[in-house]
Amino acid sequence: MSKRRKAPEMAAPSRWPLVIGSFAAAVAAGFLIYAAGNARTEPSKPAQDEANVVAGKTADKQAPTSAASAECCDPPSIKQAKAAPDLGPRLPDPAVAGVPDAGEIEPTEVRDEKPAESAPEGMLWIPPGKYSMGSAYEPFGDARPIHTVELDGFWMDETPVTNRQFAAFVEATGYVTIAERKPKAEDFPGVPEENLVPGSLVFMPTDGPVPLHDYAAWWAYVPGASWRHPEGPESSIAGRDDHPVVQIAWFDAEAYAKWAVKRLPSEAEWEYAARGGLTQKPYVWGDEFMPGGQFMCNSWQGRFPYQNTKQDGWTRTSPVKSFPANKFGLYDVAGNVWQWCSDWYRPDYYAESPAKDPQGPIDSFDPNEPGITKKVQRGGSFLCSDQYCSRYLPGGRGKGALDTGSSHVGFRCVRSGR
Ligand SMILES: [Ca+2]
Repeated sequence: MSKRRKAPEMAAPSRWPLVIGSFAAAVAAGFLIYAAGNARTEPSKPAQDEANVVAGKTADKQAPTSAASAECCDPPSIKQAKAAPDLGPRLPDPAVAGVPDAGEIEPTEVRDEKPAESAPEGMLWIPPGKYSMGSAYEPFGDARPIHTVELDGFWMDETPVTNRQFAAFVEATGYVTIAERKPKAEDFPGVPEENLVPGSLVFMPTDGPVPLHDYAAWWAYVPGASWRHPEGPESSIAGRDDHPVVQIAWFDAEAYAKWAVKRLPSEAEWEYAARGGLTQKPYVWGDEFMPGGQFMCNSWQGRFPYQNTKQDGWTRTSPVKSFPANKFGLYDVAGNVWQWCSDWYRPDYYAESPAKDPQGPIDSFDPNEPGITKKVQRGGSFLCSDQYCSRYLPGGRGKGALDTGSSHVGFRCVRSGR
């Protein structure tokens, strides 16, 4: 069991302790930031490998923009996209930046087998098949070797679980999420009682360029932040019924899944579903980031973490189904919010994964935080960009401590096929 309040990977979380010495240290150091009246709104998390690529290289003199406004609505346009400013150093182009010997790639096979039962509400049938799991994309060192995996058919939620759906769960069960519970003193020895307050991690854009290895610059533990108040106590989910629920710890997602008579997907199921029958394409929709000039997912445009030009229309989460579905009909399998899986995280698991229905390793290990047990997250978030975090690409892996949510982590569920 991990300590509370570790941030999810890909963003500040797993490196959090390295930066500020764990949540407990953060609290002790007075790192708490009360969001009341705070106009800044962006939530999210950073990635490791990507950070190393561009760390410290964005210190240009561009004037900082005011942080994103709460909800945004400007429709994206080709004209806006083409007017995008120079971002400076970028991550390698996913279409060409493959490493040699990443593993054998076999064509994806999707078998035309129908389920015996009719579709559960809000779920889609993902046919049985096999595919090459993993990625040759150079920054994704933990997504190799590429290996072929065979899966039975299963049902998957068409979208991430929304605020409306999670509210129904809470209404029916009285469930209280981890972010809403008071941290226990025994988990945080030496921390003053007054600092043991419920809360969660919130992304806050900086006022200007910062070194991209310094997660603490844009992540804050905000008392009062929870799924009901994603950016802190002054924020709310009013008007966001159809947005993915966020500030969800793995335990919260697991509790919802059991209530819904579903389960969290295995990592192999999640990637198979997200790829939609395509074979090792750089994006879940195909070969280009913007086919026909159209944004295909909610990611970050501009200079991370201080300038979000929201050319895709959204500075934070977007309503589910705001962007096109993939070839299986699934929405939001890239960007928007990270989604919890059932697998433990280990960077070396792919070398020993079974070929049939892998369920993940028997334990967890993250070399960046050896003492913290973590589960896999998939899909990237609205904070991903080609400048900083590219783990919205289909092979990208994230991870997070089981008791830690953040403002860009949600989930979706599956159900075994019948
Ligand atoms: Ca966006």
